[in-house]
Amino acid sequence: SLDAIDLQDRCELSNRTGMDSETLKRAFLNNLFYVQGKFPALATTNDYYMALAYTVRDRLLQRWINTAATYTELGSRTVAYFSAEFLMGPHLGNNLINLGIYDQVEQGMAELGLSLDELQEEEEEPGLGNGGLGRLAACYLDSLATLDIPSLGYGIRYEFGIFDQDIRDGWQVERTDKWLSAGNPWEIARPEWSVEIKLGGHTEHYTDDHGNYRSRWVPDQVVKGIPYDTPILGYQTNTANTLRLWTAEAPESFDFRSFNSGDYLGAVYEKMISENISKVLYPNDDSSQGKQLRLTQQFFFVSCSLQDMIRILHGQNLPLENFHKKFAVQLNDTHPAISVVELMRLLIDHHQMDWEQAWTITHQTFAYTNHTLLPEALERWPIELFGSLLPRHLELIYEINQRFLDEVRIKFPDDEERMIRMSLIDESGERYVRMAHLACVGSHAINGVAALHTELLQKDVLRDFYEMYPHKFTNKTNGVTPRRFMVLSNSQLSKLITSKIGDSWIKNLKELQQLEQFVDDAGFQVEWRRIKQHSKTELATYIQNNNNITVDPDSLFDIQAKRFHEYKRQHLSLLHIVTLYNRIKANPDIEITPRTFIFGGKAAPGYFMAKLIIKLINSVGNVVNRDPDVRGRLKVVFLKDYNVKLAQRIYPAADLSEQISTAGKEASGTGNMKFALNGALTIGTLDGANVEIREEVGEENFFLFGLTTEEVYHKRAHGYRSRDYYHTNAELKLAIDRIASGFFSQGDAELFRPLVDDLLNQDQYFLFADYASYIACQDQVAAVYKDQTKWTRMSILNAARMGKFSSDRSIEDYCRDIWKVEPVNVELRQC
Ligand code: GPV
Repeated sequence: SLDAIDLQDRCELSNRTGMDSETLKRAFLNNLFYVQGKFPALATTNDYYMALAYTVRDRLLQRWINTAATYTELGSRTVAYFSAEFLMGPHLGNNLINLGIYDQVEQGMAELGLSLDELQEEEEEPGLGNGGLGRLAACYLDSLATLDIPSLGYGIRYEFGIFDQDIRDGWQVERTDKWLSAGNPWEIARPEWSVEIKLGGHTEHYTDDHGNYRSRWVPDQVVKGIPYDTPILGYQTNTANTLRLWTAEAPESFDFRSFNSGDYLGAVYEKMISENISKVLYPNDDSSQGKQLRLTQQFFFVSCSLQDMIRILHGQNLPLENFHKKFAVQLNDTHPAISVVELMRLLIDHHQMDWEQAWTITHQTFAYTNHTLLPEALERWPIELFGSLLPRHLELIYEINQRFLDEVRIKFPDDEERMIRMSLIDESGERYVRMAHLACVGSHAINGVAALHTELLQKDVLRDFYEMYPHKFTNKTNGVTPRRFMVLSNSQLSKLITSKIGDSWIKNLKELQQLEQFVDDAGFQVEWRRIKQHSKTELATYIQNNNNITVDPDSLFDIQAKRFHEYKRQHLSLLHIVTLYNRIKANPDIEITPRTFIFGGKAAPGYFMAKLIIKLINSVGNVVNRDPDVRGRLKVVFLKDYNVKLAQRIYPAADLSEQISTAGKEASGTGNMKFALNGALTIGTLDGANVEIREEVGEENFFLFGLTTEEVYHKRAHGYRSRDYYHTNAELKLAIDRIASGFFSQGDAELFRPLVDDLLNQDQYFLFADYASYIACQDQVAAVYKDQTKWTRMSILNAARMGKFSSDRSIEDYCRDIWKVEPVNVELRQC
């Protein structure tokens, strides 16, 4: 029998678990032969990448299988992280780091004449997210595994992730992201765990054999969800959790019906429609598009996931009444909020549970994270659309709403206005389902992602819900994983740190504080600067190769890398660039600190103003980079196709991190943390997690400017007139006039008019109000940069004081306060 095969023999025979350099090399060559079917003379770089990926995967599988076996045996309480986005980034390097074999493998590959860097370059990253929200989910999976917390990530396996960005004539052009075309060695399909979901149709009501009034959903479409699993290994632990992403397919039975009626093309059409569901990621960040397909995607992955969890529960012989004891579900924004209703439906309609019990289980299961204060990002679905796709869910929402409003009425008698504001249904005009309200009512915990953000939720966006359920609200400040964003991406700095304080900072980031003892150590300062310089030189080479622009690694690298959005104010940095340029034009001999301005980021394809800002950056760059008066002292670079891979090159090379959103608009930001961790200084507003970063690093080590949230509110309330600033600030006027005149657009005064007009007449993000303060602060930055000893000191202190912003700390907070879940130790017992 299978059990009789000696485990030890199996391990040794397989050669698939050994981690020494010789075994790894042999396994690699085996995979080249047996998996890729190549001998070295014919092998492409991709063959080598795949052979290495499978070598690593074998080591992961051993840990993965043991982890699953352990959780199954123990029936462990499990976190399910529901997210429409997981922006994982390349797996290879991260898995090598977490397995602890990066250096061995790099050396082994070198002995075979291969460069590990080049092999890593081959990997197409899974870009299944837009920006911060999706990347946060990925950092959290890394920390959950590292902390040995049983967990599952549930989402959608988009066939096309976030589009690839090209720049043509300075404009953004989108190309589809075919990340799966070369195959994906990191996933395993699990068709045996497929589930069916329903869509559309109508509901029926009947009385069952016991005389109970019941409902059923008669759909007009059924779709199959197939899970694809990716192992998520923790750092220096045996725990390998699962990211389970769903692909939509047409169920075989459906083809059959049409086949039998002879409607072959109809059947194929049906199949195509079903498969559309997981076809493409919606490329909007911080804004919602009320499209039917998007709601279908949300319901699809949520229903698949909840059914999967019920299967797991039954597999462990646990009763359905224990659902909330077995699982803690986190809703990553409102994208999966429909799960509140879907779980109710499954419990009531499929499992005959009564309403009270179903509701107790449901709201004890879910917790909701809000990620935005922007009104345009709060999801609402027109009732018509909602009811035509999810007719039974609409009925359940009405019932939930009625019971909820009864509660509100009792707590706040005679307050009709409040009921109207809080209702799950917006009835002010066209009727909508308010997903944030549903998430608040259906969850036992609600959190914002930075202290200021949570405070503003309580005071403003979710104020009524805070008054109704104050006990539900907590703050959970975001964090980032130091494994990917230090150890992997900045190996030199990581090794320097480890040589001074040992390597336990990697799992316990607070220990970076010990670096403070070296802050004035001249030798350490020299090393710190040398490494920054090295990273800047590498990025300069990348820029030379990709943009054909020569930049000086001695110049101040001033970087803004994030999605393009007016509230993030990339154009405020542009106004600074134009101001510096104008100063040079007025006096070419002026003494200025040489700077390289680097931008990276995508704009939503339908977001005209964001795309125009990208065009303006490239237009300004074209003029500034070539003007002989500038003498190379200013360079402007737009790096196309900003993604996780590129981010890993950018953070280590930054001197200055631009975190300049209008106060009260950026929920947290996480790039701000990655830059500072890598020793960049921040110029920023009192927004999102900037506030806490400044608190940690010390105000003397942070370049603060701009209005506070309250000042912004106050100005808005008292009639803000941006034009007044334009007329009273000569440098601002000159910068705007230069752009408006067509100076940067070959005389075309129309091109940037929409942007200029908006700033002069509206300026809803207060660029003009913050301009003077920003420029003054940048002048201070330039002055400090001249004193390299002082700058380096500040840089070291920034990194040393970033301990709070590890995603391990965030996850520990969630585990303790919301999920009530404990670590489970995994031992390797099987090969
Ligand atoms: I809602 N965020 C995002 O990337 N996409 C979204 O659709 C929404 C929020 C971001 C916020 O803008 C950031 O401030 C935050 O740091 C990030 O989510 C993670 O919380």
